[in-house]
Amino acid sequence: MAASETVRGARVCLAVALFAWAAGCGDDAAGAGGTGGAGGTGTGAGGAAGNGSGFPVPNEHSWNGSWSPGAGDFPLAGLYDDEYFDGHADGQGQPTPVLPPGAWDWDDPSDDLANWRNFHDNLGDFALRVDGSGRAYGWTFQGLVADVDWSGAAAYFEGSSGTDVIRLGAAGAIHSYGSGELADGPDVLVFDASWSLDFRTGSTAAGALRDDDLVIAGCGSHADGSFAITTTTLHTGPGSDWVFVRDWDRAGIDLGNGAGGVTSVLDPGDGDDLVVIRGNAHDFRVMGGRGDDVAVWYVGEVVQTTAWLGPNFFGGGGWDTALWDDPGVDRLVLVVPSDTPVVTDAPADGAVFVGSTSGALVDDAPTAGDPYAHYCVECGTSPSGRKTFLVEYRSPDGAIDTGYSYLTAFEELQLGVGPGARIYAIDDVGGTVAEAAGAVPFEPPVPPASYCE
Ligand SMILES: [Ca+2]
Ligand SMILES: [Ca+2]
Ligand SMILES: [Ca+2]
Repeated sequence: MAASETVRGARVCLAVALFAWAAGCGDDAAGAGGTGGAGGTGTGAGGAAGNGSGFPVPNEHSWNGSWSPGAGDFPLAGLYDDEYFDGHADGQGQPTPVLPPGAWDWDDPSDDLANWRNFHDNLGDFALRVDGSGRAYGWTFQGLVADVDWSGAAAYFEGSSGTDVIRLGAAGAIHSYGSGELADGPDVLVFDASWSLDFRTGSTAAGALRDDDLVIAGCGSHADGSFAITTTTLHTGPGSDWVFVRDWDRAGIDLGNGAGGVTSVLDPGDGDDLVVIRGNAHDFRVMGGRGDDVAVWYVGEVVQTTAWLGPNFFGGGGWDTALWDDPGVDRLVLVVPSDTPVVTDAPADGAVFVGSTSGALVDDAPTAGDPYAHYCVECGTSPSGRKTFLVEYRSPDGAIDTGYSYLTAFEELQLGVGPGARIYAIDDVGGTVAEAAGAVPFEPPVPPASYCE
């Protein structure tokens, strides 16, 4: 069967226009005089006050209470830069800043700190997070302005092993670099817009301890149907991560692929992850990785500007053995009226259509050269006969038509939230669903608004 016969909807490739960011501040190499660094103390992990709905209770060290270090955990290895950790005097007798891991010298042998000064002058500083017992456990970025443009010198920061909190403001942006890392620790990353970005809040490549991360991608909303998160891939890696994304196009979220986010590998340390998709959504991918993952899609919020929306959801990874080897039970929650009927013959307004693909393999050829992005639109047939499953939602007024949404290795479909929400078991061998009486509806959490402030 030709791909064009089954691939419907906006099958636009994930053409992430990543470009390597080239350092270029070699003329800014006069004597070091950086003043940033240690001194500040964090209060409340994540630095956000106020309770969103359904949000976990933070503790001092982590946004979701997942990390309670003991005395034996300190001092925390990997918290500081391996060169700028002690405030030693530079060649002019001036104290050097105490910094998180990073590439802070432009010319490393000369210890010029020029990259740090570039960061300090253009972006801001890092304040050490110190707990009530005086133990350092992470860093908080403190921007020079309320809405930070996290690009350029931001790439010098390599992420610490502790809690890194990077909040870029209600209109802050992160963009234009090919790899970013927050490494170990329950990190928090908040921004309003992104593009040309490949970013890891955790990965087995850089460490995966205590790695429940929180990402809020998109603070504002766009009533005109436009997008704020584009040509972006986020990898949250090991642990149980929560990602809130809105108004995204040509983008992907990998919640637990292994080996730094290779789509054919499941991360053995991955937990149960959550992604909540709001607003406009077009040409996107979600990969849950190992564990019981939940993807919530507020599909009724879409202001549709294209014929179809073209999403791909993977319960595990996006290619090869990672497709079907995940033992987790993954659920897609479509936030639509709970009484939306399910139809199997043909898509219809006001209904959710479900069906099966043929069982053939339809590769997304444009991503085939990138192991961190490669996926199949239709993923063949598993040893047990499972196939990529089709879901299409049309709103009652016809204004929203997702076209086919491709679900691979998702086991459950929930329609609606709150009382009356219905949950179906997906039969992706036969291409149908059966209502799962007694299954517990998932209630999507809402992040505290203060994260975006
Ligand atoms: Ca970290
Ligand atoms: Ca994860
Ligand atoms: Ca999974």
